[in-house]
Amino acid sequence: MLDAFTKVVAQADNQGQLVSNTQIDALLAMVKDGAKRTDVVNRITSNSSTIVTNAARALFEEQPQLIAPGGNAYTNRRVSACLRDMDIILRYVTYAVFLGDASVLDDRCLNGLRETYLALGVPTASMATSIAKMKDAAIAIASDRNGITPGDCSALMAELASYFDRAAAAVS
Ligand code: PEB
Repeated sequence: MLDAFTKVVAQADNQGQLVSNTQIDALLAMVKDGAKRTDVVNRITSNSSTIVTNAARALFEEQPQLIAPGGNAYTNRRVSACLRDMDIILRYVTYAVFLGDASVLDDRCLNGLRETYLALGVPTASMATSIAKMKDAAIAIASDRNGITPGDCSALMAELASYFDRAAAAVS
């Protein structure tokens, strides 16, 4: 598992080089914006059940065949497995945001997930849709400007979006 720092060090080490000034500047910028990063993680974490349940509700409204007899999410047991999966993915996205690196998400969550879903008959396009719905809700919550000193969060929001996109792409 890497973070933004260990990744830069590992890359430099592989090439037998010193960490470059550009890389140091990028890491410094990340440290300077560290409070924004932890705030984003905190906001998503403390709203995770709302994010997951709303996304699942919207998915099942759009694709009622999933929860109808014969659907992959039919029965309470499978609906709860579905909610649990969404919660796990959201949790790993928060870890990636916290670390500023996708490797924890890739290695511990997404690796082999598509194959698992194919084996279980979980419809991967629907799974990707559920992730896209969590993405929209998480970004809305993370970028809510009420009650805070507004700053520029565009880079961080783009990074957050990229982790959801990565998860959706990995399963579909
Ligand atoms: C991945 N999901 C399921 C299983 C596993 C995962 C390993 C099988 C074992 C079990 O049921 O617990 N586990 C999960 C994950 C990690 C992990 C992400 C990462 C570390 O360890 N079905 C749908 C929807 C979708 C869905 C589209 C949006 O129709 C999910 C939710 N996942 C779903 C369902 C099951 C499942 C299992 C319904 C149960 C399938 C079954 O038992 O038939």
